[in-house]
Amino acid sequence: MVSQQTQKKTFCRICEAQCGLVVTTADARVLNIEPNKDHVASKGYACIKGLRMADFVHSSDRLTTPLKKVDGEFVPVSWEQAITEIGAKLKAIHAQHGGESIAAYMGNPIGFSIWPTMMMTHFLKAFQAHKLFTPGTQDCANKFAGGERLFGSPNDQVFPDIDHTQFLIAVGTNPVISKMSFISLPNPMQRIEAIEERGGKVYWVNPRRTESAKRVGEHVPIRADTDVFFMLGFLHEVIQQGGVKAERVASYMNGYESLVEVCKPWPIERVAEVTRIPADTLREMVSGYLAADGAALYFSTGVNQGSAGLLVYWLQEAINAITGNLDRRGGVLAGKAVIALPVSMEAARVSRIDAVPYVNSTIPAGIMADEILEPGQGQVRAMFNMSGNPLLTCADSQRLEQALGSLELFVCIDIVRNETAELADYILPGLHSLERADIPFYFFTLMGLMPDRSFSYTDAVLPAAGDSRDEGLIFRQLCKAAGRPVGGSRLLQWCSNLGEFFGKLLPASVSTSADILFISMLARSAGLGGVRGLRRQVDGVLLEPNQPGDYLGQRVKTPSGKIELAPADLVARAEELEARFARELVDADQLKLIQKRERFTHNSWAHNARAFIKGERNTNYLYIHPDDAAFRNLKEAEMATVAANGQSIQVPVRFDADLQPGTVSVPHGWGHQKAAGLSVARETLGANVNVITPSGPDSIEPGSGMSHMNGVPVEVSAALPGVS
Ligand SMILES: Nc1nc2c(c(=O)[nH]1)N[C@H]1C(S)=C(S)[C@@H](COP(=O)(O)OP(=O)(O)OC[C@H]3O[C@@H](n4cnc5c(=O)[nH]c(N)nc54)[C@H](O)[C@@H]3O)O[C@H]1N2
Ligand SMILES: Nc1nc2c(c(=O)[nH]1)N[C@H]1C(S)=C(S)[C@@H](COP(=O)(O)OP(=O)(O)OC[C@H]3O[C@@H](n4cnc5c(=O)[nH]c(N)nc54)[C@H](O)[C@@H]3O)O[C@H]1N2
Ligand code: SF4
Ligand SMILES: [Mo]
Repeated sequence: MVSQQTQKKTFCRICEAQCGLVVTTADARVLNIEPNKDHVASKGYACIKGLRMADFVHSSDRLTTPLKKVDGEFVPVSWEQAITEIGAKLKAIHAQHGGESIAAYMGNPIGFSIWPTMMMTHFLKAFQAHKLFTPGTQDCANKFAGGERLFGSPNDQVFPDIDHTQFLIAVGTNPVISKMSFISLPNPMQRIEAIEERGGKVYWVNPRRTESAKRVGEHVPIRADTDVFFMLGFLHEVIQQGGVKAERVASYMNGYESLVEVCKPWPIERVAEVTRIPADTLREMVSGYLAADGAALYFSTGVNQGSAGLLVYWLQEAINAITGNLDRRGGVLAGKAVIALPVSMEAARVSRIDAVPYVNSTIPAGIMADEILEPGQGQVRAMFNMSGNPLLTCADSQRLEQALGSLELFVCIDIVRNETAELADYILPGLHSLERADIPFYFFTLMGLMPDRSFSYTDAVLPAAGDSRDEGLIFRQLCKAAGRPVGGSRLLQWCSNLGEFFGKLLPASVSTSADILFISMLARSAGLGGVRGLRRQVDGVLLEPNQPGDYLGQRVKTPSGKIELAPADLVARAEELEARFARELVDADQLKLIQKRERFTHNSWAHNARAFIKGERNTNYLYIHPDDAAFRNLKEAEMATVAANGQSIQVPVRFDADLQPGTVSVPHGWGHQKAAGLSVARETLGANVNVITPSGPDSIEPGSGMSHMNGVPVEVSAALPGVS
């Protein structure tokens, strides 16, 4: 019998580009995925990961039934058994130890979906639990913390007006590979190349001459983790060259005088000693930036993960603001939310461990092990991990393994049994994004970080695999089983029960599930119409674009209504930079480790498909400059030991003359050898670099909780055979 083929339009939820896709299916299987050339934002662009999603959604490793660990082995159990047992255990832990003993990690892939993420937060609220860990403190929490201080809200963020700028300085980003962050930019290089085509200028400030720098613009090598000095020198030189728009500052900003004081000790000649960017180069960059008809300073993950990401944010956005480039054509624009959800009005929360501040209602993953291991009131005893692999992606893996292994209750919800799930008591099968109705979330919906401001809706393209279940439903059922109302609200729980009851009565073709109802409600609240209308707009809808001239004096959320150029805690922190500077000089010969993303990998999950790990792609490497290698007697392809924080890993050596000498790089997300549930990935070689990255309250950036993953001091040596 010839089966019916259908084509459905959807969008990819793997990275922030959110490209439109056309998926051909038959018999609930993907036959083909192509870029959607009619999508209003991505216009026919998509990358290999979006186009090869079928390898993951139809993987033979997909979890299709709940698993329970019995005598050290996972055995299949019914949903009813899993939910009842977990609910009972939760209830007991909550009764004995209170809400703060229950915590969750919400991983990166599901962060692009609105319903499961909302429901996980409502699940925590049901228990008055506040410890929500996310990858945010591994990738961008400094920006949230900075937005709060400068603009009055973590969700107030700016992005380069990419299609009009005449001058872009891109610091710590590699769009060819990663498609960037805090800006939704499908086909980013086409748009960046266009800057030069219209006579503009592009600079890449990066310890590595990246794939992006080879395509366009000028590469400015910088010593890893010295970006704060780069920004201080930049600011000093802006003032020196008379680039401050005094009238704009007076009308829309507070604290300019303090800012001037902060950068006074940092002329470009001085910062050059640690950044290794010659003063003349920096002077030229500043002159070009000031002369351009619209210029943007932008930085991303390579800086976020350094030791001073929050200070860099502050200085950069102060520069964009005082030079008149904030809220102007070709400068940086403040994103306008598509759906403006109220930001939490709760008092600022701090952790029980060293009073570490929460950022954007989340607690830093760098203290997750401490929260679990340290006894006392509020010690975490139950943990729910949804779509995350913290064992490989959060810092200090061995300590985290010890911590997660000691929990009274550990539940993982994922589409496969990953490394972290090996430590779980229960593993519950969730949905792949292709099996979920959705709208673009967070960066798009709540922050509007899009040059092409747009909105899309997608129905599920495939039915749920096997007995896998919508995560939102899992959380609602867990609340019910533990006798706690969803979101702490009896009304919500009552609606949820009613919905579930009717959902069972009606045939699937008629019933509208809770997630779609929720999305419909949200879209209506934002004036986008209900799902029925959105469904007809299969290529997305273009919204009113983000415009210059509507932010300053109008949408700034600080109590003063002005941009705060000198937040008191950051000004105080700037004083510590003298000591940092002195240390940099002393440690000039120290090797520093940076991260590296690669085309065929995505954090920890993309190695479980053969197409992605072919040939020499079956391991990560230690990338090292040939001179640094020669000095240590390291040969290509031989094993090297990379050590830091009292731990070490071994990986094969690869020379990379594009790295600045003194800098090495080891991609993250590897080390799958013990992953019983990942039949392809477990055959790969490679090691988990987060074994050697630091954790604990002293290791994180104090204002934002960011883990230190870039610019980590390491020792590298040839590995002795048989010794690890
Ligand atoms: N050393 C170092 N560490 C890093 C980084 C670095 O640069 N260096 N980068 C950090 C960054 S930026 C991030 S964002 C984090 C990410 O780290 P995590 O948040 O841990 O996320 P991932 O490793 O991407 O994926 C976790 C799980 O999501 C599951 N998953 C994938 N797709 C789906 C889906 O559609 N549905 C469901 N339910 N599950 C799915 C996968 O099976 C996988 O097991 O890693 C961070 N860790
Ligand atoms: N193929 C692929 N694409 C991805 C991902 C992936 O794992 N694989 N992950 C996705 C995720 S979760 C994220 S958050 C985004 C991140 O995307 P981006 O924010 O664009 O960041 P990266 O591509 O990681 O690039 C970081 C750059 O910073 C440089 N760098 C390292 N240390 C320093 C430093 O101290 N100073 C400066 N100035 N530069 C430094 C590195 O050499 C690197 O080129 O990518 C997303 N896209
Ligand atoms: S660029 Fe990002 S959103 Fe687009 S197809 Fe690739 S992974 Fe998906
Ligand atoms: Mo990320």
